[in-house]
Amino acid sequence: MTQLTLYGTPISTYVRTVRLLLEQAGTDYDLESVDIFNGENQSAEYLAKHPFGKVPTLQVDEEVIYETSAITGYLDSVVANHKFSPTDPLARARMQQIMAIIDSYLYAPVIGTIVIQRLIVPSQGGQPDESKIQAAIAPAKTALEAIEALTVGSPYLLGSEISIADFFLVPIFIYFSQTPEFNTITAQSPKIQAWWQEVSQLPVVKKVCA
Ligand SMILES: N[C@@H](CCC(=O)N[C@@H](CS)C(=O)NCC(=O)O)C(=O)O
Repeated sequence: MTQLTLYGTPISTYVRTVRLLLEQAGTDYDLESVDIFNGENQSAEYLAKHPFGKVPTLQVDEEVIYETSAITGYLDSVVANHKFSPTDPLARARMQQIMAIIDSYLYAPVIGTIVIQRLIVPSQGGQPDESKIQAAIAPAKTALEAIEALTVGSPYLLGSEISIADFFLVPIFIYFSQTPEFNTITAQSPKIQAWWQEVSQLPVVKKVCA
């Protein structure tokens, strides 16, 4: 029997992406904490698994997989019988586009700037840098409106079935929705607003992202 161990900080968005898939598939796995806030991800032991020191990493028996799109694609094949990826080639391409937009264009302005400045900096006693936040609004809006143009949004990003694209976007929205910029940035994205109303209530989301 295959042993799955997921390494990462439980509050990390990308760790939550993988856990959403594992939990939705009903698969057993171990979660081993690697704390990115105390530098544990830069230890020699962890760098031996992930040379870039990011979380998550998945260990599958003796094999190690890093990069969330590779991990989720692997798990979708081996534990979920491909049920989290559309078989239709165009829908599958849409899913991969949304995941790539999140990685390349949405994560940095939304999590790297707006969420860090609005939620993390004040929790550590600092003042948000308003100029950084202002500069992040336009790229965040561009990325979100690109996803809006690709999504079905009812109830899931690609229609009737939940997919890896949903697992990528939900953890980001958990934090983003707690910022005052959320309403402005999502104002022109009604399908994504409707999607968020639905998916934020899913039991798996409440379990993994509580
Ligand atoms: N390309 C990576 C990105 C993972 C990532 O950025 N993880 C963040 C946490 S959500 C991290 O490890 N941050 C720690 C750091 O940058 O030191 C993936 O797809 O897994």
